[in-house]
Amino acid sequence: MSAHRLAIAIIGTGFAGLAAAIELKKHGHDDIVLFERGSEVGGVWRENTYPGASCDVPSSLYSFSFEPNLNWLRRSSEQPEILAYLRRTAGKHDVLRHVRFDTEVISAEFDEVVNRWTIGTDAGDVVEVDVLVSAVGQLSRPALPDVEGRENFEHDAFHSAEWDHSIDLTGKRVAVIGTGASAIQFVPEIQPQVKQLILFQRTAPYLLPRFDTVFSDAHHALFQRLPIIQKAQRAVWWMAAETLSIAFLYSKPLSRVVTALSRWHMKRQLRGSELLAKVWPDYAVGCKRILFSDNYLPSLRQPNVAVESDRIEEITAAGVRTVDGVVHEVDVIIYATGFAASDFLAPMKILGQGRRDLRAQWSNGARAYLGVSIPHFPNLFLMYGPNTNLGSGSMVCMLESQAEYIRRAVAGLRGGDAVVVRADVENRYDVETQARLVDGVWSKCTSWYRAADGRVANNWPGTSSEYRRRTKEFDASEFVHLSKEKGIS
Ligand code: N01
Repeated sequence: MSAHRLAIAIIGTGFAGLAAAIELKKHGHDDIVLFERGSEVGGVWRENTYPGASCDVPSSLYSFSFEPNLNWLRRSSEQPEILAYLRRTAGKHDVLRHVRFDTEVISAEFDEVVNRWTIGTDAGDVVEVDVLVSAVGQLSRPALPDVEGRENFEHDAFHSAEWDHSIDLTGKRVAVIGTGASAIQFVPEIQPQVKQLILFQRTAPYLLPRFDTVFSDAHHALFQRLPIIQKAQRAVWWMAAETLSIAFLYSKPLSRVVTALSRWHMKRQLRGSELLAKVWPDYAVGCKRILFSDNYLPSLRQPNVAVESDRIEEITAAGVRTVDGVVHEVDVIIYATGFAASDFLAPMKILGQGRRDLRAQWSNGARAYLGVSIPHFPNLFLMYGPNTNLGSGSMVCMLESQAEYIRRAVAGLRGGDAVVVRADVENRYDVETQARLVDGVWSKCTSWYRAADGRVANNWPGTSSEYRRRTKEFDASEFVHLSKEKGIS
């Protein structure tokens, strides 16, 4: 069997799954199946359809380096355009014929006799492959808050990532719970429509200007004539994002500059109102994701909006009761409460060597070498795995690094071969990673970057250029090579 006849399964068809599939296909692999629980590609960009859903990272950077789009309608694109880009990219690179839509992977078990994975789906399919790539993302499972009485609410309620477009918000009293990246995008969109909007803020975000712009015909003509301009823009935004990372990770003075910029922006937008004291954060900048918006704060100043910073104690039949005993009666509750980001690969049951359960192996927190490889789980590779999220920048750059690393890892394999990262290598890596994170900026507050026990399991502790450098080569000596014929070598 030639190397290119390896059977490969990829779970998920968002940016991560497509990056992996395209990279492998470019290098001759064609026996690839992608499992997708939805009916089309797109991952979070298919799921999140809330009003105003968009990407606050400029599209010249938040897109594949090998697939520039000279026709972005604006600098920071809206969800429908990003989804269209992903559909187009999947079509152009011939990925769609590999996808099994409406099929959720529920289990995968490694068979040590033949060094292959047996995958089970919710449709009852059983598929055997040599290599398994999980590209399910960190933000694919909406999380509802653990607040008492949620089930007692007698009116409409939904999560921002499962927006219920059948509910007309016009003239309604609406509670929004949460002030993260999602909420700050849809609050300004629904504010003019609703009768009253009560925004429940537990922790305020730092805001910076969005630097968005609509590209005119003249822009597009220029980009077409000189595509290098978009490449230059990509480089500039990449440098800006790396600078923000450096500020949060390594430089107190630079962090102070970012704080001052945010203060300037927020103060300017709230001039003449009493709101600044209420919405100004009380933790180190960068500890939670910094947000880019020009319309969020102005919308909070509107007469039909109230920011409620008292803690929520209970959801009642009529609304939201805060600790001061007030019941805020509403017609609709929108949970903008984020995702179950620490439950990597859940709810799939993954069994590795010796039928080790991945969930049990990760009982003290998810971890993987370079976020990609897990001891005792041969030929299983993760895209957007533990400790690979960025506090600032474009995840697409990280995903391309991972796709290339995985392609190198499987390059020398024949059917019946497998590689598994050495436990000592992974352990050393995890100790180093956690040592860098333990006193870092993300340990200074609670956020989805940290698991309940305080371990920062989501974020990469360095810049994206460092990650790129460290994943540039696949070092076979860090892995054990298993062969069906020869046993371990
Ligand atoms: O979710 P979040 P998100 N009572 O977890 C609050 C990406 N993204 O969907 O901070 C009251 O950030 C919680 O409060 P606190 C991006 O990576 C990207 O907004 O925990 N409040 C917080 O305010 C982003 O980081 C784009 O105190 C409760 C909010 O809910 C990630 O998705 C756009 C609560 C959750 O915020 C997630 O963003 C959108 C409770 N019991 C999203 N429980 C781009 O533009 C939670 N909260 C690229």
